[in-house]
Amino acid sequence: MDVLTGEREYFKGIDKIKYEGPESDNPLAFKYYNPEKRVGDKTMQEHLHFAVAYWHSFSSRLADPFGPGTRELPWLQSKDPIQRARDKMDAAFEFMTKMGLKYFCFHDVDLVDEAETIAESERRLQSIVDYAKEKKKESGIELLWGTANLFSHPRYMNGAGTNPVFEVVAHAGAQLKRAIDATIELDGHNYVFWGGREGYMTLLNTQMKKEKDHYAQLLTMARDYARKNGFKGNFFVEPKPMEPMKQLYDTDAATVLQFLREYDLMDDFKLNIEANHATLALHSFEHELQVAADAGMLGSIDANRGDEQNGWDTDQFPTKLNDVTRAMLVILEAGGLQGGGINFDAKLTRNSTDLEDMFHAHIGAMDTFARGLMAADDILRNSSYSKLRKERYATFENEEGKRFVNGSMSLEDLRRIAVKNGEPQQVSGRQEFFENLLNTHIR
Ligand code: XUL
Ligand code: CO
Repeated sequence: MDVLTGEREYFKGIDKIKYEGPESDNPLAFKYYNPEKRVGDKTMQEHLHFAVAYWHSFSSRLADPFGPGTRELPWLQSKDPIQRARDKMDAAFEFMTKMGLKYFCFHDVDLVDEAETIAESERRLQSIVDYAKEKKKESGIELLWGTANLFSHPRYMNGAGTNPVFEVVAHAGAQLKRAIDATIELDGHNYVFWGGREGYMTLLNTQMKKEKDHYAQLLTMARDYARKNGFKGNFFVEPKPMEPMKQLYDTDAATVLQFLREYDLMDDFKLNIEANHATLALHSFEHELQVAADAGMLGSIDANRGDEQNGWDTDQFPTKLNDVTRAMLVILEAGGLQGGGINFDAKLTRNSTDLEDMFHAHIGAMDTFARGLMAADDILRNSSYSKLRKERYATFENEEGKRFVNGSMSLEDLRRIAVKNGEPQQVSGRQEFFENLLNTHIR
C-alpha cells in the first residue's frame, strides 16, 4: 500500500509541497521553508521539528459554541470506529507526507474513539497503534508527543487528576496508562500533560491544596510507570491560565515551575509553551519561553496565535512574523528546544472549509517560522543586539558590581556607595532602537 495515498487519496490534485523560493507565486509551495537550508549550525528542518496536531487537523469539523461543524471530512464516513480510525490515519499520513511534516502529536481519543468499557477502549487503541506502527515505518514520520484527553468526557467535569471523587481519578489513571502505553509503543519522543479540567469553577467548593497534591501524585505515578516501561523521553506540562475552567492550576510557566519544584518532578518534566495560552495569561509568548528557558526547562512549543480583538483561545495558525521572530530569538539563545518541536496546535477558521485550506494554513505557518528563524539567527550573528544587551549590565562587571553579584556586600555597603557616587547618570533603555533593529532583520 502506498503511504501517500493509503487505500484512497484524500487530498487529490495536491502534490508534495516543495520549496520554490520567495519569488514563486505558487500558493502551494514554500517561499522560505527550505528543509535542507543551513541556518547557523543546523538545517531548518533540524531547528524547527514541525508537527501536525491530529485533533485540529483530522478530527475537528470546525464546530464552535454557536453552531455545528462546517466541513466535510471524507475520512470520517465509516460507521465502524476502527475503520474510521484507519481512514483518518491514512489521511493524516498522506497530508504529512505531502507537507513534508516529519512529526505528529495526538490525544488517545484522536486516534480512535473511546468505547463503552475500559477493556474495549484498550483493544481499540492497541489496534490503531499497530496500524500507526506500519504507517510510521513506511513514511519515516515520528511521534513528537502523545497525551491523554482527560478533559472532554463528562466524567471529568470536576477535573480528572484533581477530581474530588477518587473513582474518577482512577478512571483518569486507566486512560493515562493506555495513552502512555501507546506513546511508548510508537517511540514517542515526549509525553504531554495539559490539565484542561485541572482547576476549578469556584473556590467555594474547592480545596485547592488537596487537588494539587492529588494531581502531583498522578503525575508521579505516570512518570514511574513510563520509566519502568522503558520510556526515555521527556514529560511536558503545558501551562494555560483558564478555559475550559475559570482557573487552571498550571496557570503559566512560572506557576508550573513552582509546582514541579514543590513536588520534586524537575528531573523528568519540562514545559510545553503555547503562544495563545501565554496571551490568555496576559504574558507575551516570548516571556513564557524566557521563563522556561531561564530554568533550563524549555522543552517544546505549541505554535498558534490569538486575536488582538478578543480574549479567547482562537488557536489560529501563526502568521505574525514579528512575534515569531521574538520567539525564535529566545529559542535560539536558549540553544534550541529540549527534545520537543513546533506543534501546530492551530485550527482553521470555521469558514475555511476546503481540504486545500489545511495546506495553506501549514505552508504559511512553516514559512513564518522559517523567516523568524532566519531573522533571529541574523540578529544574533550580524547585529549589535547581543552586545548592546550585555552592555546594559556592564556596571555589574566593575569591582563593586561584582561584589554585589557575588553576595559579598551588605545593605550598608550599598548606602555607602550611593552616598559616595551621588545621583547616577540616566541610561536610556533604547526600546525603539531595539524594535527597529528587530524589524530591520526581518526579510
Ligand atoms: C488546549 C490545548 C491542548 C493541548 C493538548 O488549549 O492546547 O490541545 O495542547 O491537550
Ligand atoms: Co496546546
